[in-house]
Formats: sequence, structure tokens, C-alpha cells
Amino acid sequence: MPDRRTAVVTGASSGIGAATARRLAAEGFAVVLTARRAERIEKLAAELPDAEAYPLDVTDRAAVNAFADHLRSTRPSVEVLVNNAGGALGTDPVAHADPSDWRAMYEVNVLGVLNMTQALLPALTASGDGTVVVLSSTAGHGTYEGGGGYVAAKHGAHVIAETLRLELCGEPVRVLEIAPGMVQTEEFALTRFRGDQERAAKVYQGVAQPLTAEDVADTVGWAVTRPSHVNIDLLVVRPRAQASNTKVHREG
Ligand code: 8X3
Repeated sequence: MPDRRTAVVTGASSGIGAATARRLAAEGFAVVLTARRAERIEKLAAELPDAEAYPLDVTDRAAVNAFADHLRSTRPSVEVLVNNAGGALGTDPVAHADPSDWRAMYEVNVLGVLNMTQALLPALTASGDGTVVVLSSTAGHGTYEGGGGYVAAKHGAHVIAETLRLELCGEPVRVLEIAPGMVQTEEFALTRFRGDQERAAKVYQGVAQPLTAEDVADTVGWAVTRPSHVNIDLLVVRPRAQASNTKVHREG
């Protein structure tokens, strides 16, 4: 049996990242799960047929470079990088937002993608058939009140995908962007509201069926398994009940 193709997923400890790791494993990839929380990724990796857990903070450039060295010395090739690690902090208006929240969001949503992409690009190119996935957000394509820092950061992630695709044109590497709208996961809203369960629950209140992490993982699995010459530049995915960033149908 030929060696499996290898996919690296960041933020694989929960939500979309964990679901994507499962989905890519089901598609036959050897999966390298990275996230800060070692225990979670180790548990998930143990459930998958050919998976490795590597604890990593994507904002730590030295650690990311050490991870790339580790991949070089342990794997014949790396074909797919899924830049999923990210998140939102707060919904404060621009007039009052805390710059440290904005900085933290820029670090993970933009510089995290930059660090990982720069570190793995040589391996992705050398594979002869590489794919970079940027999990951005509908927040990278339009704004909403209170979105400020997150929207700015996700626009940054979108710009990385667009720019990289231009710069890599002619190289054997695709750049895909998947921009999910409302996805109900265990942690996204809870992190945004700093553990306030009530406020987090309100985000999804009355929405018939927000997307699940598996819905988004399904789009990643589909996009990365298209024939090599097919580049899904941008895939925007929302629940039916969400027509735009600011128009959501709520029942009751
Ligand atoms: C999450 C979508 O609407 O909370 O990336 O910004 S939203």
C-alpha cells in the first residue's frame, strides 16, 4: 500500500478542527493534529487510524519552526495544511474595545496562519501536490456591529489566502479558503464571551439549525479531495436560517 498523504490540522482539539481531523482521516489521510491542549488531541489521535498529536501554539513562531523540522524528519511528505486555529474575543464596539483583545485575535487568526503557512510551504511544494486551506469566516467578508476586532482579523486571513494564491500561481500548491457563517460548537461563542454560558447560548437562540462542526468539516473534506487541478478558491457556507452576517431567522 502506498504511503498515505499527510494532512496537518491546527486547532484540532475541538470544534471544526477536531471534526476536520476526523473527516480527513476518513478520507484516508494520515493526520497530524496540533493544538495547545495536548490531552485533547492525544485522545482524538488515538481514535483515528493513522494520526499523531503534536502540541503546538501557532502564535509561537519558534515552536512552529520546530514542528516543521519534526515533520521533515519523520514524514516523507506533507500534502495538506488546514489553518483552522483561531477565534473571537469579545463583541465590544470599536469605541470601547480592548486593544489587547484585538492583538490576541490578530496573533492567532492572522499571524498563526502566516507562521504555519511559511513553515510548511517548502514541504507542501516539495510534495508536488500541496494544498493550503484557510478556514476564515463570513466575518472575513463583511462586518457587523460588535464584530470589529474579529472581523478585522478574519479579513486578514482572507487576504492571506487571496495573496498567497496569486504568489503561488505556477507552483504545485492550491490555496483554498472556506468561510463558515454561524457554526454552533462547544467553544467558539463561549470563548468569545469569556465563559459566560448565557451570552454564548443567546448567539444560537431560536436558530433552527446552525451549522455543526461536521458540516464545515464536510466542505473541507470535499474541497481537498477535488482533483489537483481544481482549486476551490472560496467557499462560503452558512446555515439556511442565516442569510447574511446581520440577517438571521430566529423562531419563538
Ligand atoms: C464565526 C462567524 O458571525 O460569529 O466565524 O463572526 S461570526
